Amino acid sequence: MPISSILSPTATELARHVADGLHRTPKALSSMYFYDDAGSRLFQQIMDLPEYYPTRAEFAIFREHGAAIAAALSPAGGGDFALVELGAGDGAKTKLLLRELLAAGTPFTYAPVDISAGAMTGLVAALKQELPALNVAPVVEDYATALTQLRTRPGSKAVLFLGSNIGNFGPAERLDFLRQLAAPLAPADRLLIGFDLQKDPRRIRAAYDDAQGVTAAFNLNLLTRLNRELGADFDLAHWQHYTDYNPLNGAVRSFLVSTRAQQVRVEALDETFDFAAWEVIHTENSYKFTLPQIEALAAEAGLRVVEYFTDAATDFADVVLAA
Ligand code: AVI
Repeated sequence: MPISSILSPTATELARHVADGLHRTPKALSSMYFYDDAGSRLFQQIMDLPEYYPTRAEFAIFREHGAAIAAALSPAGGGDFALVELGAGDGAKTKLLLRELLAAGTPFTYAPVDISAGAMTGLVAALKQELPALNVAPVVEDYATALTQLRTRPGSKAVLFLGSNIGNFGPAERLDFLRQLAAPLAPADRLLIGFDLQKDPRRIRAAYDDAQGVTAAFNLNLLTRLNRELGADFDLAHWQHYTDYNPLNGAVRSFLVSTRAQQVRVEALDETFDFAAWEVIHTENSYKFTLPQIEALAAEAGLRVVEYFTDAATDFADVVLAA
């Protein structure tokens, strides 16, 4: 579940964001707005695509190293703890970890955090059925509130932020976010963050420009959303998806490209925007990392790497961090 789906933007927030983003040079919109119902369904399809390796790689890590990850997250002397998951979604990967923790007899409460009450109801019902012994304390909150609550949550905790969601932040936001995560951690608390690793640039690019065009539909769906929610009149016949990967800074950048000079009316803003032929809207960053970069980033945020787990192909890393 992407970070963006834990935020629940109102139409006003969306309108404000679009007004700001389309007045910028170059024009930009945040990928947090990809995840309406249609966008969330398309993201589920992306995770099953042959080109989109990150989800499978992280699953492989949890299958292979689940017991070791569970041990690394449990308080050293035993004792109760809260396993807080930011952006829990359907909890598919986490279930592997939950099974390991239950098998080890570690007393803990699973606190999934997600803004979507619907997703949370589904997750809690599934967990009740599949893991009846599990203590679940769901938190239906947005991201900012969840981070504030972490600060006041008593007792030991381990915080999960999986799925390479960290890659969707730009460098400054990423550091800020990690600092906010680090702040409420006691020395025995742990963080587990999923990072997609740098690899063959062609494989990375293909993961964001698949042959079936699902990622293109995912990106273009943002315009459909603006048409529906803000009364915009983007003509999807004249927009295309484009992605590039820069191996120098590890950034995949995705764009919506205007294939001709055109004007787009946004009723909710009472404004018309001009697009030149081949002008782009920058819609997403998906950063890829090296292990030394992860260590440096952790140090900058006041964290240290305790242990990390990778899949056999070293495509992805789940990194255990402590304050
Ligand atoms: C949610 N996030 C980690 C995905 C990623 O890989 O950046 C979103 C995505 N965008 C295109 N494909 C997948």
